[in-house]
Amino acid sequence: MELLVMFVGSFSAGKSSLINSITGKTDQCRVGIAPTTDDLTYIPWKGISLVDSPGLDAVAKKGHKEKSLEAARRANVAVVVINARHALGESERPILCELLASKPEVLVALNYWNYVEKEKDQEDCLAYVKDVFQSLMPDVSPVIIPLNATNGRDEALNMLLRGLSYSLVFVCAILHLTCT
Ligand SMILES: Nc1nc2c(ncn2[C@@H]2O[C@H](COP(=O)(O)OP(=O)(O)OP(=O)(O)O)[C@@H](O)[C@H]2O)c(=O)[nH]1
Ligand SMILES: [Mg+2]
Repeated sequence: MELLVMFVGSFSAGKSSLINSITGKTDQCRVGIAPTTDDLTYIPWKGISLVDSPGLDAVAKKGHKEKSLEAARRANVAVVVINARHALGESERPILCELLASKPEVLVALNYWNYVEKEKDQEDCLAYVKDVFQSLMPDVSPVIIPLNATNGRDEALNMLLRGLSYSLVFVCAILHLTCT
């Protein structure tokens, strides 16, 4: 069984850029300012599949949200990519609730972190995102990693990958238990 790690979030949150930084192939997923990724895209990487997905909220792109939510239901791990410049508005809440209801392991990539310069703003932003996830997933505290998706392989991305490894080990252990 192939493990699926899905990158999900609003359009232009940086999902495709993050996958490119992880694989080290800058042209693997197309990136752009307007809604760019139209379909689910499966990228084989180190024995698992990274799944790029269309943004959940592109108004003029019918079907994007449905495709992404459907894939999220099948994913083993969801990396929720958030734009730290305007993190998680009320309109994103129902979508996140739907997404998290399928209970994949969740990691949060708080992207565009270089735009949040003041220490106080960084603290407020982290506390706010933590609060939102706490209200949506009271039993779990997902790891939240501030990063810049276009930076390539830096320390923040390594932290995300460490979190991903732990989540995948956990998923494999559960799968093993349920299969034996
Ligand atoms: N400066 C900066 N630009 C970024 C960052 N992440 C993404 N971008 C830029 O933001 C734009 C959108 O990035 P994408 O990776 O295409 O975003 P996406 O979430 O895949 O968007 P959709 O496919 O439309 O849902 C691109 O022009 C990226 O170069 C970041 O951390 N810093
Ligand atoms: Mg994209």
